[in-house]
Parts: sequence; C-alpha cells; structure tokens
Amino acid sequence: MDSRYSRLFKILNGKVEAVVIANGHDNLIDHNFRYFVGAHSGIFEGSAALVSKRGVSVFTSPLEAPALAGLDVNTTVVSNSSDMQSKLAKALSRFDTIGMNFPALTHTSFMTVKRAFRGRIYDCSTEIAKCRAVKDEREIASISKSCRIASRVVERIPEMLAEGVTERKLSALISKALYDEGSEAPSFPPIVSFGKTSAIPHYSPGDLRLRKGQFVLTDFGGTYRRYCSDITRTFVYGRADERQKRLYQTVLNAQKAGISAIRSGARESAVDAEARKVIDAGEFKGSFIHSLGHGLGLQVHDGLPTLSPSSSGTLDEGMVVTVEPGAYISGYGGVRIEDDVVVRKSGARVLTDAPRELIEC
Ligand SMILES: [Mn+2]
Repeated sequence: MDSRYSRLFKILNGKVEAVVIANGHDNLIDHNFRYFVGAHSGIFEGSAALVSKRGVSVFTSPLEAPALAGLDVNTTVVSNSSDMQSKLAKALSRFDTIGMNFPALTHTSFMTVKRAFRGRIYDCSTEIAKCRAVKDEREIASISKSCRIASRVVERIPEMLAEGVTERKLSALISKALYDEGSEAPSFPPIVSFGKTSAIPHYSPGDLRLRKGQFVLTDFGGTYRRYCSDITRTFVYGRADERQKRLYQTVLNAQKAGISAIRSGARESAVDAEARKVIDAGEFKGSFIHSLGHGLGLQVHDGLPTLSPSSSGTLDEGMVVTVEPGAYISGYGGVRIEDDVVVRKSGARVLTDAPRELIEC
C-alpha cells in the first residue's frame, strides 16, 4: 500500500517540494493534519505537519506526545509560537517551494509559516482533496465500522418511537445509541423531523411531538477512529397511507438506480442523473431539490467526490460516497434514504447494512 504522503506527491507532480498543514485553535483544526499524521486521538491546536517525499514531521506541544506514540512520524516538540517559527524555519530551509491548504488555513497560521520561510507558497488544496478522496484500506475499514454502528442504531429507532416524543428527545436518544453501539461521538447533531418538517432537508429538531401517521425522518452518523458515517432512514409512525407509500417507493427506486450506476470510471453527474430521472418520471417530479451525494471520510462532507448535476469528475476505486435521494413536498412531508458506499471496479459496495424497505412502527 502506498503511504499517504507518497500518493500526495504523485498527484502534486512536481508542483511543490513539501506541504505544510498548519492548525489554528479549537475548531480551526485542519482535518488534513490527522490524515497525514494518522492520529486517532489528540487535539493538536496550533500544531503543524511538514509533509515531504521522505515522510511526515510533526511540530507540536509536549501534551500531544501520547497521541503520536507508535505512528510513523518525526516529532519536534515546540514550546510556543516563536519556538515553532524558528524550528519550522530550520526544517523549511532546504526547500524553495511549499504548498499549504488555503481553505482551512487561518491568517495567523499562514503568517507563522510565511515568517519562517523565504520561498514561494502555493495553494495545494485541490491536490490534497484529490488525495483524500481515494481511501486506503485502513480508512475503508474505519468507515465500514462507523457505518455498521450507525446501522445498528437504525434498527433501534422503532423502539424509541412513542406518541408525544419530541424531535429533540429522539435526536438525543439517537446520539446516546451511537455511543452505546461503539461510536466515539455523533458525526453531527442528528436531524430528526416529524410530519411536515420532514420536507425541510436541513431541519434542526425542535419541540414538535410525534403523532400517529407521521413521517419520522432521521439523518445521523457516528465516528470510529475519527471516520464518519452518514445514514438517513424515514419511518412512518403507525400505518402508512397510499401517498406515503408511493413517495417512499419512488425515493427507494431512485436510490437503487443511483447505487447501480456507481462503478470506477462512472461520471459523477451521470450517477446523479440516473437517480434523479426516477423521481422526475412520476407524480413527484421536481421534488428532489439537492444533490445525490457527497464524499465521506474524516469529515461528513469530505470534499470529493460530489454526485450532483454540475459535477465534472469521474469515480475512482476506493472513493467513499453517500447516495441520498429525497423527495420533499412542502406542507406535507418528505422522504430521504441515505446509504454510504465504497466505489469498486465492478460497482458499489454498500457499507450501511440497515434495512431499506419502509418500516411502519
Ligand atoms: Mn449526507
């Protein structure tokens, strides 16, 4: 298996001699730091990773030493930001060009590196995103485990449903179940929507209470070794009526068409189109108002690939992507069904193994 840094330099194809990933503080940590360093724990505020063809060097505080134990990285302990600047300056003195990841870089971190380096700095975010998009087998194992955990939680949702339970309460129960089943944390606050609110794709759960005959849309995921899962299931509390069944079956058919279109070499926009045309062929035409899917990895929205009408890329073996068609009818309700798949030569392998048929409960 190629190391992550050697894959990156193949993609960079001579653009720069090294890449520096520089973290800010708190929630301004660049996920690429964890990606190249391989750490499953630690916080790494204000830390930097120097990635070159020879390997990965980490500049960090002594507090992070336990998180680096056993990893294949060189570690330089720094005591403060001026110490960081002088130690980076020494390490960077052999290079004329470096790359950074501009979209996740704070101005402060950029200035620290700029003061430590006399050469030219290029934005290498596109190349880094391409590197991240194709997962290695260790990453796929972590995502698979994360997906299995989320799938077990799906199976527990029917027993959480009761007349009068609020969306917020159900969201909390799902979060707890993720921890119970072995997740480190929810990958994002679970979306739960009842009845009419299920027609709002990015809804935040509120104080609505569940009543018989309503849609129950749940969209959530966990993390395992920091790798995310992302799954959506829509239930009906009580018995579904005919319109609810037709809406559900249409979205399920669209999802099956999308999954069947996935294989290495498939155009991303063509996969989206296969699913979209199923919904647009019938009574729910025009109700699929977002893209079909997104990359999944260390982040829930992992950059590449994207499955949308405007995507211009093609799928490669080892990419992990969500397939999540939905149909939304304002004032009535909506259905979304989301699974996570890994792209293989011959097709998609579905990693979320929860049942997909309509569950009335
Ligand atoms: Mn998603």
